[in-house]
Amino acid sequence: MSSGKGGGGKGGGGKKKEMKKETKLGMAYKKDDNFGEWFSEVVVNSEMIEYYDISGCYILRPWAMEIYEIMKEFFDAELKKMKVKPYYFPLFVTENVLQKEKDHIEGFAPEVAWVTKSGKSDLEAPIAIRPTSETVMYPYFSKWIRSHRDLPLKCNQWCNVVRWEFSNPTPFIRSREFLWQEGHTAFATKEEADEEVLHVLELYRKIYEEFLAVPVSKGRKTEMEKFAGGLYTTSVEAFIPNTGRGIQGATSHCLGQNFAKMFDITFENEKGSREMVWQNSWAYTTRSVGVMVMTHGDDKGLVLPPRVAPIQVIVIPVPYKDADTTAIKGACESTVYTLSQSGIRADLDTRENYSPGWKYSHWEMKGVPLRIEIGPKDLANKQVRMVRRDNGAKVDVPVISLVEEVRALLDGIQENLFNTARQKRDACIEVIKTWDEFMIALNNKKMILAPWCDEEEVEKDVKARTKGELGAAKTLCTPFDQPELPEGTLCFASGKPAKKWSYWGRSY
Ligand code: 87F
Repeated sequence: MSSGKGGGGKGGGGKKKEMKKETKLGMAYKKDDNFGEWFSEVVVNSEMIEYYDISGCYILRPWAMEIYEIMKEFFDAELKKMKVKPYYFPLFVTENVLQKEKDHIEGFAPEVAWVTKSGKSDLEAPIAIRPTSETVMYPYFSKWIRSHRDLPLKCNQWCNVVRWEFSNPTPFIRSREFLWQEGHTAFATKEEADEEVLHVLELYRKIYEEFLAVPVSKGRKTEMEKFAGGLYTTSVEAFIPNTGRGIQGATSHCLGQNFAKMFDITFENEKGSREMVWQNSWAYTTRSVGVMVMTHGDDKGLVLPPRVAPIQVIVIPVPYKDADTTAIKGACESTVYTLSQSGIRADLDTRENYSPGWKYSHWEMKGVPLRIEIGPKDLANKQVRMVRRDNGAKVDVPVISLVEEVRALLDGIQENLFNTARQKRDACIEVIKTWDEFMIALNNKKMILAPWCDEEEVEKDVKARTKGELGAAKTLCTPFDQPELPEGTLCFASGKPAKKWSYWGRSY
């Protein structure tokens, strides 16, 4: 990835800035040639990210935050329907509380960041910064839940968390501090908990597929890959064709009664006896924005699905030398006004110190789905020219049908981005039966659907046998959507009878 990352990276004008010196615009790297550098360049040039002087920490600029906020608005409305309430719990947690649930913290401990000083003096005891909030919240669940009438308890908080990762930091995808929502719920029965796990997973699918236009597979994690503190883990899994890696998009866990036991979260049931609650937790993060960038971006920069684009339509005046610039400006303003009145996010680029051509590249780099150009000829013909970001198609549209045409085009772009991404993802899925086929598919950067025996030893064995520079292969998930498994099908890795189809591959 980026050369200067550790020291603050991209800001200081590296070699590629010289390539297009008249405009300082354009992309130096190509998606298919150097994916890592291409990604860094896209997120910086589109003004989503600014690199920061702490490795693995990034500034999220409005172009990134506004996308996150659009998704948040959808998710908050869904939480309301579910009667999930907003909370905010503290950022800090004592060592004692953090360590309370041993299975949970074990394995994660190296990533926990600690505050040890205030000013020059040592704190009496170090305080951890939350990597997740189970141990922060659950002592209070124990206090707040007394009777069956206190259930279900449904909390959500939008916050930052810190995980001090050491492997290859990447904006959005793997950062040491990130933003998420974490939902934590408690129920009287397992049935209610089970139902919510899948309901939330479906919301995550919608965020990825219907907002970000990124195809995902819903499924269940294996015992080895699940959240160790819980009962079972479900997830939505995306795939990045360029790197041949799977990426977990969001998780929805059923925690069972494990935390209830550790934190003594019990309620008096209708018959007057005490029972432990059933709990869930679920989260999606700013990583989702990065997956979207990787999926749709191209050699001109970012490509935004209309549903999450902060600006869906950018209007650019194209004044010719002796044209009536006032009339053109007026037409541009009324276009933006008409679109805004119809609930379309439209904006006008009136800057006079940049040429129309420069503005085209600028807004292409920022991924705005639709560009409207208005020049003297358009004015005379009572039309505007529309240019699609996803495929470059140009069409002249009469001003009277502006709003319906824009709506239709934006819908078409959203659909086209999803369908194209799904075709590319599907072309990467390889169904295999044997170990040899598995290794060939893995080396061809595939997302592998394989019959296996569902044994942890075999899963560990696959990890060991595929260890190497690019990282080992592992299970991504066991998809809910299971193809038929003919009787007598054998596990690709062990040769034992296969029990299910699972996705395997390298991953982020
Ligand atoms: C890193 C350090 C300490 C993941 C960690 O997925 C603890 C953890 O518990 C940790 N990394 N996890 C698992 C998080 C599980 C769960 N928490 C609530 C979620 C959804 C939201």
